[in-house]
Amino acid sequence: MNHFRAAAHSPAVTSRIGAALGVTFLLCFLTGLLSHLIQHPPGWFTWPSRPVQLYRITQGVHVISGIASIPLLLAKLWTVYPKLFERPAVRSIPHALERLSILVLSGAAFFEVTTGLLNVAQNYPWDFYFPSLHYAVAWIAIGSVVVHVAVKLPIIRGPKEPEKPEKPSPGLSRRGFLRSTWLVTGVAVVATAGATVPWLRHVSGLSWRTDKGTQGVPVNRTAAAAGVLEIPPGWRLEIATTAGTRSFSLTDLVALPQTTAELPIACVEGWSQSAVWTGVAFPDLLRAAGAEPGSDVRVLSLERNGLYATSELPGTHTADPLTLLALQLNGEVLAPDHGYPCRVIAPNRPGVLQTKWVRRLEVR
Ligand SMILES: Nc1nc2c(c(=O)[nH]1)N[C@H]1C(S)=C(S)[C@@H](COP(=O)(O)O)O[C@H]1N2
Ligand SMILES: [Mo]
Repeated sequence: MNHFRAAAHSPAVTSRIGAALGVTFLLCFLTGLLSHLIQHPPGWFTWPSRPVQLYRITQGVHVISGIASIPLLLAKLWTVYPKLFERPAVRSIPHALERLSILVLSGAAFFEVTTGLLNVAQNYPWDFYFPSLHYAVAWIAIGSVVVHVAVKLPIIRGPKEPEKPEKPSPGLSRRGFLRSTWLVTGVAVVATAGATVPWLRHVSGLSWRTDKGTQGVPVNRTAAAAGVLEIPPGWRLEIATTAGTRSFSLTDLVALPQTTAELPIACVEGWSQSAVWTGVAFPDLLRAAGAEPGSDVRVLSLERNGLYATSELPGTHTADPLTLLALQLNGEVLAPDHGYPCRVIAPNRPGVLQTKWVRRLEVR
């Protein structure tokens, strides 16, 4: 028998890798759930506007733990795959259920890591479809993890069977297999983490879309792609309140008190980047429009039918003096790709909600 396989197919190796995978999966699930709640908040959920960098960190953890799961998942399957060919295929009903749960678990896990990875690499290749499916399958994956752990609990917690001593062999040892697994996982993490961890940036060969792009910030959806290269002549920002609608030209907005702050864009795809933004703080803007800071605001853009053409800015954010309707980026007037004439930049908020090319605010 091949030494490499002999080393890998030991219950001790399987459960060590399983434990690591359990940790990365759980982190990935919880941070993903959080991101989903922030983007589709149910009534009981509020997300604070501080700390400024919090979402950047949780979403970084989501992407990094997802990437770490890939080599762990492959190694884990490698350690158990001879079992897939066991005969008889079904010994009893619990045995059949266990096998079925492993099938569902690996299928769901592979679906999650591949769709996640493609999303990170390609920037929403599937439009609306991806997030809802990725979210739904996450529940299937975590559910089957729970079943799998419950089934294996007697083995995990039971008295340790003495491992058969390994015959010295010229191939890879159990320890060697484990070490290679940790090494590959570490390399995968370091190679991608630079997208969100600034000091890792120069070692991350594979980190994507950072420091590139107009005005030093990556561009997610370009003005051309969104169909908003031409700003309608006589553009004015409309602010609709219960008392009526007021409108502001760009000159009016520049004449309001200006706030400058360093704030990150933290894309759900995992890249994040800080920049210096200048514009009108929402509390000032709402007061100028005759509305209360702390009101919920619906943001509408010039984009006609993009997925992220509109967003909801909750009261926790409109009360925060760091939530900006930005007019400038890194000391220059916003480039069309970054949302000219004005865009939302709020602390601790997912990138998809930092709406560009704002046309109208509806105060509730
Ligand atoms: N109107 C509009 N605003 C948008 C988007 C969009 O598609 N349409 N994309 C969002 C996403 S996903 C991100 S990550 C940020 C990126 O901002 P940037 O392109 O200025 O870096 O803009 C957000 N604002
Ligand atoms: Mo994004």
